[in-house]
Amino acid sequence: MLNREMLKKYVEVSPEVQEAMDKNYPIVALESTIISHGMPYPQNYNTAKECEEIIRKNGAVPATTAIINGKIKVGLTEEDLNFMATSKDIEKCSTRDYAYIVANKKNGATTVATTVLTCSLVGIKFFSTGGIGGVHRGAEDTFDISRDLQELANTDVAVICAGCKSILDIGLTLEYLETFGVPVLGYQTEKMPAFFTRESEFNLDYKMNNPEEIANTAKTKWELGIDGGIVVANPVPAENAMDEELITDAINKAIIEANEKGIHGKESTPFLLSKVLEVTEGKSLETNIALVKNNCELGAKIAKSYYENN
Ligand code: PSU
Ligand code: MN
Repeated sequence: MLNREMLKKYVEVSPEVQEAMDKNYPIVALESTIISHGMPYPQNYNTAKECEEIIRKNGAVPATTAIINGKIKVGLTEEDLNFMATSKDIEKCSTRDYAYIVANKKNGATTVATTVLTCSLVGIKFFSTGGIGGVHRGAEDTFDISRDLQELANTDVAVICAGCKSILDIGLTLEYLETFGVPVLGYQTEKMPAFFTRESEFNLDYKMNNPEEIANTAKTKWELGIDGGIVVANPVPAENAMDEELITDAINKAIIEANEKGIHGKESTPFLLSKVLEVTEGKSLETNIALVKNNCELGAKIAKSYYENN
């Protein structure tokens, strides 16, 4: 059982986020692995700042999460953001790493899994990011299934993302989410987006037409006591989408190289992301930035609608 008083020892909520909590304002969480391990400097820092601004402009309060010197931070200062964007002394922190990093006063960048976990510690219900982790291709041999999926299965948080990259097995990822009861809601789409491109070959069960519909579905789920998360799949804007052939080719090359080099475990996702960036000569980064911002805008609108009708 969580002891809220005891939690204060570990968690530091920024004044802006604390005020939003006290006043029951909409809050949108943001992860920090995308900053520390998902993008190069200075694009990572600039994108993190812009994401926070977009959330504010759309009527919600941003709460970027990270572990700095063992403190679980919800809402980062300028200095914290800069540290997360530049320091080499930051570990990618998934659920199994969380307690160790806190207990040993280390620095951890939160993945989707640990951002969701952090949200549950402080009661945040919405979280915008780029893409979620999932079932890796070849998982039948490697067992590589991101912890993101289990954390989503267990926690009442809606994650707004552009689907998942086809470095993963998108079909198996959807099956896994179905088994654990996580609804995947397509925002103005009937197809699961594939991160860099607007569509994959996989159909979604529900197409949502506006943020209000999503907020209402989330509210209904949680009021019914159906615990666990929701994935909101928001396709990259058409003008920022990548050429399908170019990206498929880049991903296939990245996977071949990862296999040849024996890259596995927590290194796998960052390795594949940086290879794709290299092979596409930076084009993938532009798309990545555009879709994250797009998800921040939608996340803020959903959160706003949820709190207005609560
Ligand atoms: N997918 C992306 N960009 C990312 C990640 C995934 O397109 O930056 C990061 C997220 O933080 C995600 C994590 O939670 O990688 C998943 O890592 P793993 O597959 O090791 O669980
Ligand atoms: Mn993994």
